[in-house]
Amino acid sequence: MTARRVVVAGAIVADRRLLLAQRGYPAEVDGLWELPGGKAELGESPESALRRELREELGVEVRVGTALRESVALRHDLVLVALRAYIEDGSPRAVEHRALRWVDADELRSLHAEGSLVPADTAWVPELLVDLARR
Ligand code: 9L3
Ligand code: MG
Repeated sequence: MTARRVVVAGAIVADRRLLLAQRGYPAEVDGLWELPGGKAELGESPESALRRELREELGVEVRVGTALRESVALRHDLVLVALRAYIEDGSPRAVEHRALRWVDADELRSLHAEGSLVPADTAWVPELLVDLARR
């Protein structure tokens, strides 16, 4: 059996808005919005991987919280998980993305309805809407 690798994504909610990042690659998802993050290195915990990825992609330091319930099989050996994250230092910048955007619940629903989210990330929309109603 092949070892399972993890891709981590950060659910950053503040002031009832969620931070979304617009991908520029690969072509199939160019222009679509995602929770920022990336692949954990071998032996790296999901929490450390997310702190590293958000430092690289957004230039921020985060505290990592709980995982969202849904996880998504990207391939047989690659699983995508989302962890709640809280910015402790820095202001997010689109270092590796086309753009960043803070969306409220209505904007998230609209992006989802118009097919503007990265397909894998759509599994999290119901849970994200609950979080957006809370903080
Ligand atoms: N991926 C999907 N949704 C996300 C993230 C962060 C990543 N929210 C997918 C895209 C790639 C793979 O996981 O197929 C690795 O991500 P990256 O390193 O290209 O960001
Ligand atoms: Mg990434």
